[in-house]
Formats: sequence, structure tokens, C-alpha cells
Amino acid sequence: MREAQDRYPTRIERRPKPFERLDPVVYSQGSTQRDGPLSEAQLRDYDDQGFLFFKSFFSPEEMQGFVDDLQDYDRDTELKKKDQVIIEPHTDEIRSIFAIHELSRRFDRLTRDPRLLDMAHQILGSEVYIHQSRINDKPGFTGTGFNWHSDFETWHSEDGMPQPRCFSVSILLSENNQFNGPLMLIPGSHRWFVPTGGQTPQEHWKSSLKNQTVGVPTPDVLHRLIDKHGLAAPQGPAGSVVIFESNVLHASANNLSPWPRRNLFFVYNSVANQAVDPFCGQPPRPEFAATRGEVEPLRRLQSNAGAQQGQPLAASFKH
Ligand code: 6CS
Ligand code: FE
Repeated sequence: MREAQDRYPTRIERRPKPFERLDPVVYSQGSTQRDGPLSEAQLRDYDDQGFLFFKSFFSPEEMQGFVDDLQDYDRDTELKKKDQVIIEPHTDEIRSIFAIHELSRRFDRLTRDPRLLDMAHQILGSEVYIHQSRINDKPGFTGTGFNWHSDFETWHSEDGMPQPRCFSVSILLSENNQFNGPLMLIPGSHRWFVPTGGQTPQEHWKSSLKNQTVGVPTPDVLHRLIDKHGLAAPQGPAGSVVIFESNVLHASANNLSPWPRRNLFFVYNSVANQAVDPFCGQPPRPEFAATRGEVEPLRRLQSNAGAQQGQPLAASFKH
């Protein structure tokens, strides 16, 4: 049994008031660790706002192979029966596929792309591994949204992640626009920990990954934070990237447009912040939702390993 002190109590009987974050946002120290793809100004911005947006970080062509894979998965009736595939509440379409980097070599290799991995090292100041990976596929007209939450609040209580030393990379596989339910964030909210009420039900993931109700802050708290900090909804073409700190409050609306919103997420966590027993007292979630046990630090992908040099990323892999 691996226990740690609960420094971020949540979902307990007497709900604590929101309190200031106890940990850094950017962990690297000294000029060597702080060196990396992000400029000092970008690191400061990430520190203040809790997210960064990179329009057209990858080219749409680089994304195509990932989109093709996703379309194959959508036709794969056997895959769709697995627990790691979450189906939309009102249709038989895919809402999310978890542990996507274990399903596909193409996705696995992308987690080790130096363009992403070097950022993770720079922000987290240590070796890293993937705590969770997934695709959220929000189909046109029927794709449903995600309620307000902090990922860290869930990962702390349900997965036993001790600290917010972790962030998500969200890679837009389709255009995200004002109509198709883009990610909305409260800039600066990562500086507060907002405990939520209610107990975590048994096997909560079975319902929460379709529609989350526990782990959601009250409208009152959200109202105050949004009045103070406003909202952001980064939008751009396929290949754009949002990185956001694990404790930023975020949500997204239903997709009532005809255009699917397909986003890929990799959650990079510090090896110094591995999951212990869940703080909510329930058994751990399945491995597809949260990596546990021995972890291997990610190593940079060598550009010529198994791929022809100069070829775009997506074209060079087969899963
Ligand atoms: O429960 C989780 O781990 C997930 N749920 C949401 C709504 N966001 C992050 C994560 O995939
Ligand atoms: Fe989330």
C-alpha cells in the first residue's frame, strides 16, 4: 500500500473552502533544466494563465493518419465493447478512447516526439511518463460536452496523484471553432484548489466518463472565478496544440454543429508524482484511465527510428 499525506482534501464531509495552490506550476530550476523549447515569456505566461496555445503546431497532413485511425476504430465493433472505449450517452458513437497510446504505435510514438516531450521536461523539471492518454471525439450534432472540473481534483481523489505536477497536451485532430464545442478554460484558476462536495461513488468512472456530476465545483464558485478571470476558448485548425496545467478549471459544450471536434490528449506526469492509493478511499480506477505501478520514463523518439527521415510524422507509422 502506498500512502501519502492528503494535501488537497476534496469530496469529504465538510467541504473545505477553495485554497491557494500549495505547489509550483513550473518545476524546473536552474538554467539547464529551464532550458527548452519554451521561452521565458511563455513559461511566465503558462505560470500565470495555466495554459498555452500553439496555432498550427503540427501540419494538418501530420494529423491525417491519426484521424484515419480514429475512423477505423469507429467501425471496430469489438473495440467498441471494451471498457476503455466510452460511448456517447444517446448514440452508439465513440465519445472517448482511453489508453490510445497503448492501442496504436502511431500514438505511442507521438508521446515521445521531442517537440512535446522537451516541453514536458522543461515544465515538470524531471523525467516524465504518461498518466493517461485519450481521444475525445465529439461527433457533429450528437457529441456531448464535459462539465466544469479540474483534472487534478479527479486524478488526486480517484487515482491518488499526490501533487499537481502534471499537465495535458491537447492536440487538435480536427478544427476547433466557436460552434463545435471547443475547450473552455478559466485562465489563472490553476492557482486555486477548489474542493468539491459529495462522496465518490463506487466505480464512478463508469458514469463520470460519460457525464460528470461528482467533482464539479458549485455554480457560485465558478461564477466568482469567471467574473475575476474571464474565460478562454482557444480555436484553430487541425494540428494546433493547447497545453494546460492539471488544475485549470475547464469544460466544453455539446457539439450542435455538423463538424466533429476531435482532440487527442496526452497527460504528462512527473516520475516524482506517481499515483498512490486513491484519496477518495475507493479502489483504483482501471489501468486504462490511470497509469499505476512501475513506470518507465519516456525517451525522446529518434527521428530515424523505424521511420524514413524527412517523412511527415503521421505517414511514417503503421499500428
Ligand atoms: O476522469 C478523468 O480522468 C477524465 N475526465 C475528464 C472530464 N477530464 C480528464 C480526464 O480524462
Ligand atoms: Fe478534463
